[in-house]
Parts: sequence; structure tokens; C-alpha cells
Amino acid sequence: MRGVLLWLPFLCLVAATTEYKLESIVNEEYGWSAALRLISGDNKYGKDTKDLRLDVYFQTRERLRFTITDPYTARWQVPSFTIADQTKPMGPNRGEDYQVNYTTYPFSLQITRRSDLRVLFDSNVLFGPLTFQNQFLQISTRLGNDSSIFGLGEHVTNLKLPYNTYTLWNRDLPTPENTNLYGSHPFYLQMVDGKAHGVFFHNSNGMDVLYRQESSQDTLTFRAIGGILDFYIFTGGTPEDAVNQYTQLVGRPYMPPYWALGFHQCRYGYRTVETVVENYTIADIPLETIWTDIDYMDNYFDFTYDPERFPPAQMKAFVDSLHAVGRHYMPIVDVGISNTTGYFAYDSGSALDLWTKDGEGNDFIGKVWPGLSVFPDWFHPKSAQWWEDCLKVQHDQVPFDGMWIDMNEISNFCDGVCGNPPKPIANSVDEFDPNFPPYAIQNGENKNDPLYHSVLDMSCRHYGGEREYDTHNLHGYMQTWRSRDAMENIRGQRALIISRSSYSGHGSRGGRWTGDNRSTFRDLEMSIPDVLHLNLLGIPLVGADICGFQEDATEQLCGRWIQVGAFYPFSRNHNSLGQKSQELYRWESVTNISRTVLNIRYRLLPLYYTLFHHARVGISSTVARALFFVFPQDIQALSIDQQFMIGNSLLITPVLTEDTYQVTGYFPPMGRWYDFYTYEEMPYSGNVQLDAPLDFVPLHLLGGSITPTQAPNNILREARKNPFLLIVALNHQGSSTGSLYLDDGGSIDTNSTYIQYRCQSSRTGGSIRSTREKKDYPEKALLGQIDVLGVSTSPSVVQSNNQKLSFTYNETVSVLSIYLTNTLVASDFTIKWK
Ligand SMILES: *[C@@H]1O[C@H](CO)[C@@H](O)[C@H](O)[C@H]1NC(C)=O
Ligand SMILES: *[C@@H]1O[C@H](CO)[C@@H](O)[C@H](O)[C@H]1NC(C)=O
Ligand SMILES: *[C@@H]1O[C@H](CO)[C@@H](O)[C@H](O)[C@H]1NC(C)=O
Ligand SMILES: *[C@@H]1O[C@H](CO)[C@@H](O)[C@H](O)[C@H]1NC(C)=O
Ligand SMILES: *[C@@H]1O[C@H](CO)[C@@H](O)[C@H](O)[C@H]1NC(C)=O
Ligand SMILES: *[C@@H]1O[C@H](CO)[C@@H](O)[C@H](O)[C@H]1NC(C)=O
Ligand SMILES: *[C@@H]1O[C@H](CO)[C@@H](O)[C@H](O)[C@H]1NC(C)=O
Ligand SMILES: CC(=O)N[C@H]1CO[C@H](CO)[C@@H](O)[C@@H]1O
Repeated sequence: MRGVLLWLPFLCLVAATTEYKLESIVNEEYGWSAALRLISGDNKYGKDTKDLRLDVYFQTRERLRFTITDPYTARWQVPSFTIADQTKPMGPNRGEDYQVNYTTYPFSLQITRRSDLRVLFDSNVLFGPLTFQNQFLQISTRLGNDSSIFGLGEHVTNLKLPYNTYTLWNRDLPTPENTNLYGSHPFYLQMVDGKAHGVFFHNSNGMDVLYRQESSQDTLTFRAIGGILDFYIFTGGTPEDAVNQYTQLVGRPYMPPYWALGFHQCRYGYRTVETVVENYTIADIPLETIWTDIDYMDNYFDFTYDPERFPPAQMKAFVDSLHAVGRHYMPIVDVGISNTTGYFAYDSGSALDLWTKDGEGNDFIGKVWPGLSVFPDWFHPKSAQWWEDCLKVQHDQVPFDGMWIDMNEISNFCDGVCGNPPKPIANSVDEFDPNFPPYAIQNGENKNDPLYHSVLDMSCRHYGGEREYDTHNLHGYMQTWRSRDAMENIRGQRALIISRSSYSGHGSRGGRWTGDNRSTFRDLEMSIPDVLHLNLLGIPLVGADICGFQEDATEQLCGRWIQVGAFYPFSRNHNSLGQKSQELYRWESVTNISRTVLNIRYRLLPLYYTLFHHARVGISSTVARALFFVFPQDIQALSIDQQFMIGNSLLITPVLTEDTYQVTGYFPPMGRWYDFYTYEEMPYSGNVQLDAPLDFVPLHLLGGSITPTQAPNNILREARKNPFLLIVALNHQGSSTGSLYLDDGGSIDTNSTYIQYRCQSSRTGGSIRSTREKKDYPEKALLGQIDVLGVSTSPSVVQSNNQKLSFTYNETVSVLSIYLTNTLVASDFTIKWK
């Protein structure tokens, strides 16, 4: 029986709604504060808190924060390390683009954007009133009618969220739809009349977010089972502005090494990785990195190698040979440490006493791949160094390049302690019970799994006394942070860290893959909203397992999937144990398709890398971008999640169903679109049916963008020496802009340069100008060619500094191609034609 049923007698007592009255406003340096006094309560999930304190912080011009707390009792608050922007609030009347209003009784709060008087947050919702009970906090906001909201991850669902209850509680589940999953990201973006704003609930406890429609009003109700009410409202602007304001707060996405953007091959069940790499080479398909799943380990013990199947000396020789040609190696590292005396990781961690404790203060023992295991406590001040020391032992044997961290929800094969699941401890609704809180969030596929299901016992404690109940959702984030620090210390280079579990701000620490999906067309289809959704949650480095993890991939599915997966920001083929092999060279048709699309990916990597730079510095945040991010005014674009864009440049319109050879894509009429392959301008816009035979994925360039590309090579170290080609796609006004970020691709503190391009063209002529940020950047690669799409008449002369340049003009497609010799890509130039 589920614990919560025990509380049914209390649930039946429900009557009155909860009401607070606002009293005694005090002006503060950061804004103002007020007391909230309970007028009536329902005591439904515990005693209503009589006195609350409201604090309103005028943080920046675009960001307001408010908190509602119990001023007399200390409560859990998400640690400040999840907040990247620690600058002091600017205080009121500093040009903020919001105003704060309230009603005194019953208390409610309204936050309005000053520039257009749009209401961004309004807690006046009758059926979701402010409630503050020890294990149940509730607050709601009105969204207006016919609302469009995005985020509240992680769930597999449409990008534009349907009415539903979104539960946030990190879980290891094979990606069922509409269920809480590996990550918790209580941020949403709302689109109203073409403008975006954002709301972040900074809370790490389990929660339900109810998105509903009541009397033609859409509302969101947040129900958290702990912590405090801590909200950040971002006034937004464009969708990118809203996401940027969020990542400024929780951490800008990190800059991955360049090689992380190459193609990765992985599977559970590899015996000989050498032949896999060889077969990729023979098939002439790009392969940057080979991965191994848990089977490389000795009995699944972290930091070890199976002496028979993956003898460390042999693995070292293999990895050295990969490095010699410029390839890389990624091993999986799990969280659980077998509690076996004599195992160095266990012994050293035990000596430091850094395992997560159970409710009685003993080491908590769960069960994962290596059997009975303890779990490092990332709150322990010595855990970071211990983790690095263990990884150093592993790295000294085989010099791997990054880490794939898994099972970090924390996943557990048992419900708490094996054979001894938690039992209710509370005798009344007012007694704190970590495993059986009076309000049960809708955990798992059945929506009623207890909190401890397949994870730790919620009575577990961390260093300093922190409860697993409160910190559970932070685990993957913290492990990613520790792992990247450790790897960067060990290698002295930027590291690739791909994690399964995450929390808000994760993108500043590492990347994600979307977890254990299946080899089905439905999974392929849903991978697009999933990748877009994590991008708008500030994690641009993300991709789904190409060809699918569980079940057998068919030739056709694998071919279609690589046509999508080649464009995920993180592109990896991964397969489960016992499934039919699905490397890209397994089928001749897939080999051909993969060569084509991965070569396109590799051409475009200067664009991807530049977009990661933009995300890091806040020029923009997403790499894979929903169509509505580029066309926020376009109502139809809001619902598009079967196509996606890379930056503002490339639109991918893939086939996502079996035996389908045509696909209908949406091309916002405001845009000017060009076929990526032929450069032909698209004669139609709106919903357009396109041919898409099995070996073809429709790709289009958006007018207005200048896309930096570089000739490919199966190994990126070599590709990076190749000449660049700029694709200048003119918009309806005859102009376009773009940029290119360059650095050495791997150093932590690196010299770099940033080049901006501007093009303007009319019937009588045109020009392209490049301006560099750093003049002394020693980049040697050349700019070989510039293709300008949409030039209506052939010029008679093209020149740069009075020097004539050779060019061709293709009348059929109105493309001007300019050929350059000895022009460094990192240079300033102005090219003119007439
Ligand atoms: C809301 O508050 C602003 C000041 O922040 C004030 O100027 C405005 O009149 C208020 N609006 C309402 C409807 O109370
Ligand atoms: C939505 O709100 C607008 C403005 O308040 C109103 O004109 C419209 O009728 C509403 N639509 C529905 C379906 O309630
Ligand atoms: C590599 O290719 C050979 C020849 O096609 C094939 O027999 C072998 O099974 C492949 N090995 C792996 C590990 O893919
Ligand atoms: C590991 O945990 C199990 C289960 O709690 C226990 O029986 C065993 O003694 C532990 N091993 C060590 C070395 O502590
Ligand atoms: C793959 O490409 C090769 C070379 O272009 C071609 O000869 C072959 O017919 C293609 N195979 C398939 C199955 O498409
Ligand atoms: C012009 O472009 C079209 C479409 O890409 C192509 O088929 C044709 O060969 C090009 N013509 C010349 C002269 O390059
Ligand atoms: C950056 O470039 C400058 C000048 O070229 C050089 O002195 C410096 O060592 C470089 N720094 C790094 C981290 O590469
Ligand atoms: C059906 C399903 O949940 N499939 C998931 C598998 O693929 C990615 C994750 O790897 C998800 O986005 C899919 O939805």
C-alpha cells in the first residue's frame, strides 16, 4: 500500500481555502519586504504556517526575485552554488522593466512588464492559493487564455506543453512519455503575442506543476514538498532573451572541446572496440570518439578494467593509437561504489568517511551494477579531491578524454535498502516523514510511486545534515560539476562530461544525453522536442541515442535517425546489450547516408562551435533551436517540434515515420528560404511538401544568415586545417549577418578571436565586410570561398581593396561564388561587387 493512503482521514477534513493578509511593508535596499499573516487555512497536508515573510528583490533590469519563507523556522534552501550570478540586487527605481503589485487581502502578487503592461506572474488563483505547510508549499499563476508554455523539464512530451501535471523528481526510467525523468528544471518560458518571458522556481524538492485550464483561464500551480517559495521572473523579450536571462542566473552553458562535436560511437556489450574503429575507417565514415559502457570494468567496479576483455595495457595501447590519429575515448563512470574491503575506492572513501549516510548515521547501502554499494556524498568537502584521485588512478592506466556519468539520479535497484524498504514514521500529518510526505507527487509511470522508488531512502543524510529528501534532485548536477573539475585538473584540457541526471544550471557544468530510449520511429520523433526542450533549459550540448538504445534498429530506422542525429548538438550512436549491431557501417544504405549527413555536420561545425560560444557569453543560448525562437511572431511556429534549426541558419525537416518518402515542413512566410543542397530559393512558404527519399534529408538555409563552414575530414583535428567557406544567404531586404568564433578547440584558458560578417546587396551591387575582434590571433586556416545566395543579377566585377577577385555567377539559382586565395579566415576584409 502506498504511504499516502494512510493520510486519507486527514484529506477528508479539507474545507476552507487558505488565505493570507499582507501587512507592514518595509522598504529594503534590495526592494521591499512584508509580513503575511494567515487568516484562514485548511491544514490539509500539515499545519498552515501562521506567519510568513515576503521579500521582493529588484535584481537586475530584467529580473525580479521574490521569496516567501517562514521567518521563524529555518528551512532547506537550494545551495547558492546553483546560482551563477551572485551580484547584489540593484534595488528599486533603477530602470527595471517590471512593476510589482499586490492585493492585501486575500494576499496575491502581480508582476507586470513595464514596457507593455503584460502580466508576467499573477498569483491570484482561487483553486491554487498560497499554502505553506511543512511538507507542502503551493502557489499559482495565471497565464491568460490560450497560453503557450515550454520547459518544466524533464519530460518526453510535445515542446509546446499540453495541459498536464508535470512532476519533477529525478528518476531512472526508460523514457516513457509524460513522466518525470532524469532531470529537474523548474523553469518555463511563455510566449504571449510574439514576446517571451520566463519564470524559474528555485526549489530542488520533489514537485508537481499543474498546467490546467479552468473557466477559460490557463493556470500553473506549483506544489513542492519542501524548501521555500523562491521565484525569479525574467522579463524576456525574444525567446533567446528569456533563456539568456535564465542562464545568466543559473550559469551560462559551458564551452565543450571541439572534438566533442564530432560523431561518437558507443554500445553496451562491446568486446572489441578496435574493430569498430577500424570498420568506421574502412567505411570512410567520420568517427571522432569511441565509448565503452559498464562492461569495460572489472565486475562493474568504477576505475577498473576487466583484465580479460579490456586489459588495461591493451586499452592503453589502443587509446594511444586513437590519440595518435586525433580520435578520443570516453568511458562510463557510475556513482555506486561497491562496499568491498580491499577495493581502493571504497577503502579510501571510507577512510575519509564520505559516503552518504542512512537515517541512523551509518553508511547507506544500495544496490547497483557492482552489487551492494555506497554512494559518494558530494556535499562532503573531501569528496571532490577523492573523486579526482580515483579518476587519476583510472586515467594513469588508460588516458581517457572525458566522462560519461550514469545512474546518477541516484538510481538504485532496490527501493532504499534492499529487502528493507522505508516504512512510515509519522503518526500525524504534522510530523515530518521524508518517505511518506502527506502530499504525494505524481512520481513514475503509475503516478503514485513512493519517493524512494528505485532511488535512495529519503531519510538519508548528507554532510552537514542535509537530507536526501531535499537534495535528491541535485545529485546529477553536483556529480557533473565534480567530474568536470576533476577531468580538467587531470588533463589540463577542456573535458567532455555527458550526464544522465541534471538540475537547473546543468549546462554550465556539462552536457546530457536524453537517456534510455528505444529503436522505434516514435522515439526518433520525440527526440526532437526532447533535444529542443533541454536546449531551452540551458543545456545546448544534448542528443538522443542515435538508432535507439533498447530494441533492434532496422536499416530504415537507422538511416532516418542519422539524418536527424547528425544535427543534434551532441551526436552519438548507442545501443543496448543483446541488441542487433547498429553501427553506421552495418548496412550499405546507412553507410552511404551517414557519410553524406555527417560530412554536412562536419562542414557546419564552425557554426555549431560559434553557437556554443554565443551561449557561453550570452549572445544567444540555444544551439538546436525551435522554429519559434527564430520566428516568435509566427503563431504556427509555436507548435512545430518535428523540425528544428541550428542557430538562425539551418532548418532540418526530417522524415520521422516508416516507409515515408515525402515530408511536409513549415516554412514561416516571413523568412526567405534556400535549399541547402542546390542553393535554389524556395518558391513557396507555409506548409510545403518536400520529397525525401530514404537517402535524403531536406535541409534549408534561412535568408539573413551568414553560415561559416569548413571542408570536412573524418577526423576533426585534420578538418580544422581545411579552408573555410562562407554561405551568405540574403533575406528579402538583401542583407545578412553572421559570425565565427575561433580558438584552439581544447585549452581551458584559450586565446580566441571572434569575426563578424555583414553583407548588403541590391540590384546594383553589394558588399561583405568582416571585422575581427583580436588582431593577433594566430589562426592559419584560409577562407577559400564565399557563396552569396539570392543575388539577382550577375556582377561584372568583384573586388577587395581594388584587387579583382575571381567569381562565378550561377544564373539558374542566382548565386554569386567568390574565390579567394591566401586570405586567412581570421582577417578583416571588405569585398564589393557591382
Ligand atoms: C502597480 O504598481 C505600480 C508601481 O510599482 C504603480 O505605479 C501602479 O499604479 C500599480 N498598479 C495597480 C493596478 O495597482
Ligand atoms: C481570451 O482573452 C481575450 C482577452 O482577454 C478575450 O478577448 C478572448 O475572448 C478570450 N478567449 C477565450 C477563448 O476565452
Ligand atoms: C567489422 O567489419 C567486418 C567486415 O564487414 C565484420 O565481419 C565485423 O563483424 C565487423 N566488426 C565489428 C565489431 O563491427
Ligand atoms: C556491505 O554491505 C552489506 C549490506 O549492508 C553488508 O552486509 C556488508 O558487511 C558490507 N560490507 C562491508 C565491507 O562493509
Ligand atoms: C552506396 O553508394 C555507392 C557509391 O556511391 C553506390 O555504388 C551504392 O549503390 C550505394 N548503395 C546503396 C545501397 O545505396
Ligand atoms: C547552378 O546551380 C544548379 C543548382 O545547384 C546546378 O545544378 C548547376 O550545375 C549550376 N550551374 C553551374 C554552371 O554551376
Ligand atoms: C595568447 O596569445 C599571446 C600572444 O600571441 C601569447 O603570448 C599567450 O601565451 C597566449 N596564451 C595562451 C593561453 O595560449
Ligand atoms: C518513447 C520515448 O520516450 N522515447 C525517448 C527516447 O529518445 C529520447 C531519449 O533518448 C527521448 O526524447 C524519446 O522521447
